[in-house]
Amino acid sequence: MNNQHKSGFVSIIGRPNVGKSTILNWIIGEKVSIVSNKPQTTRNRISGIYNDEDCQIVFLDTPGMQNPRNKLGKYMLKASTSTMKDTDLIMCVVDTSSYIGRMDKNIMEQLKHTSNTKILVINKMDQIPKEEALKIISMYDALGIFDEIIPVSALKGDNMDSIVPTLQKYLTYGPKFYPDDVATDQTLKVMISEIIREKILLYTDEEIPHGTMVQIERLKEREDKEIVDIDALIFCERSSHKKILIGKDGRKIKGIGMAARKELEAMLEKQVNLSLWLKVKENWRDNENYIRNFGFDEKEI
Ligand SMILES: Nc1nc2c(ncn2[C@@H]2O[C@H](COP(=O)(O)OP(=O)(O)OP(=O)(O)O)[C@@H](O)[C@H]2O)c(=O)[nH]1
Ligand SMILES: [Mg+2]
Repeated sequence: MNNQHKSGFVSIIGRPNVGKSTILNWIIGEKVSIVSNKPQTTRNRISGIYNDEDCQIVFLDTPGMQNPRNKLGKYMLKASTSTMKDTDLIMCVVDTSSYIGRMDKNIMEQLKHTSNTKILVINKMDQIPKEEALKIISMYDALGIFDEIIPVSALKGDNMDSIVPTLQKYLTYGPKFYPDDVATDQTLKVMISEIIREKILLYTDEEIPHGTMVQIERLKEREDKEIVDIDALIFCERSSHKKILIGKDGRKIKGIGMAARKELEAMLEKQVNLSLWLKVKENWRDNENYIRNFGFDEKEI
């Protein structure tokens, strides 16, 4: 092992929808964390492992921080704050809006009181003119919290190349924590369920995307053919939501299934036979047992 090899953990934190998961996927070079235009897409701590000759960085993507409205929300906020405390480097992501809201202030306040290295990534630079960008950068610079500020556009790839070298400066010498071919520590079942949930986020609006959960009931490769059979259960919170998810003549659920199957086939490099089943679990997001069974266990964060 090269004794100049660096390694470390970097948490990615910030408000919902600022592009944390998009940034992670760009750096890793593959989709490890689902993305959508709805806030609160990421629900758990998700690792993405970056490797090059000189370093290994274990990124931890987290749920967007916002005031919780239910027990799941409380879990999500805890997942973000505890991840932040667990890493030497914190990469805080904001977008280009010049308004710093209450939660942003709260995050900045927490950051002020940690001794970790703090990098600010200002994302979505494609949305504003250059003069405005400079104003926003100096606004954050004036806070005196961040060791580095990196303006980027994850969507366009602008300046994204400078994130890893900047982080590298602050990493310490150390070995790899994961083998080179591991991109994330999520199980295959979790990744599949997330891809299905991403398509639900894409196809639905208002409360429905936030109130759905996907569980993989069966994942089996056929012995005689290159086909993977996947059965997934989609939980939603009300029978009215189930109706919307099914859609007129079953069109919505078919669309979700088709979009998910296409992506799963590309990921697994096999034909996928996907069956989706819908079930109602009233207000599961406020039920301790349900959320624990769905993998949101406070003891694990
Ligand atoms: N215009 C623009 N949109 C972006 C950029 N980066 C991400 N987005 C979009 O912003 C939305 C949110 O992206 P995500 O990566 O899911 O955001 P997130 O911060 O992980 O969100 P949560 O998981 O909900 O906290 C998606 O629609 C992205 O396509 C960018 O650089 N420019
Ligand atoms: Mg996310």
